[in-house]
Amino acid sequence: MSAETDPVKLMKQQVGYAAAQRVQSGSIVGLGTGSTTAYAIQAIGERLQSGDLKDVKGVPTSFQAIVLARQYGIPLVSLDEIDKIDVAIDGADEVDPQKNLIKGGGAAHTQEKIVDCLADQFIVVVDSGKLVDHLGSTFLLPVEVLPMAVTPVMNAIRKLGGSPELRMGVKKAGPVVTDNGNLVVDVKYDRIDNPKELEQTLNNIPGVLENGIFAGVVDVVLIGEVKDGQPIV
Ligand code: ABF
Repeated sequence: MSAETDPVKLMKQQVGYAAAQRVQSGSIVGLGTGSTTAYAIQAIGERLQSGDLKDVKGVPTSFQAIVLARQYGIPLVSLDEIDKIDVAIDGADEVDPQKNLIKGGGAAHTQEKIVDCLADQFIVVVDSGKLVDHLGSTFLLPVEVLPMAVTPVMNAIRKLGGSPELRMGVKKAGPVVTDNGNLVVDVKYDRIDNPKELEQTLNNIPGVLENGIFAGVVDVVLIGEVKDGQPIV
């Protein structure tokens, strides 16, 4: 893997690489989504190509993960074909001191949560800019919603104290559609003091598929930062 020159990309690369080094031969690996995890997927593929790693299969969490796994030669399996996932590697948008996460910036959090939570070990790879004192500080909370229910769901979220907005595409021509064919509502909270409770409350709203709070499910957080222009993991 040729080293990135940009310090932040190099830090992401080194965090992803560090996670990939924890994968053992014969593993089933949950393959997450996002730019940091992309480096982990590349590193796993390169370890397979070099013979350093053998007989690893990946479970993708998004179309992006499928494309990257194919690009780097990681065989893919579905959840119907396996009994367990040994380790999952994924990114995050926010991490609090208790290792609770906000995920979903890439609109993939529904499949991510399924795969990440099935894994015996869930490893999160982030840059130090993702660390927050409490969730909701810097990132809106993504909620995946069935299209026919988007209006009542947004009304319910308002009644619960959130400020929801429908996630629009790059050119604002239409809403973002997830890999599952649903819409994403991003919710502003002043602060999220009880992530586990809010995660459950939001998922109980009829029409909500999944929200981006990952509470109490992370085993390891690998944090990269850039100090004096040099990445440190
Ligand atoms: C994905 O990775 C998303 O859940 C999360 O939003 C994103 C973070 O991406 P990046 O590593 O590019 O910051 O898992």
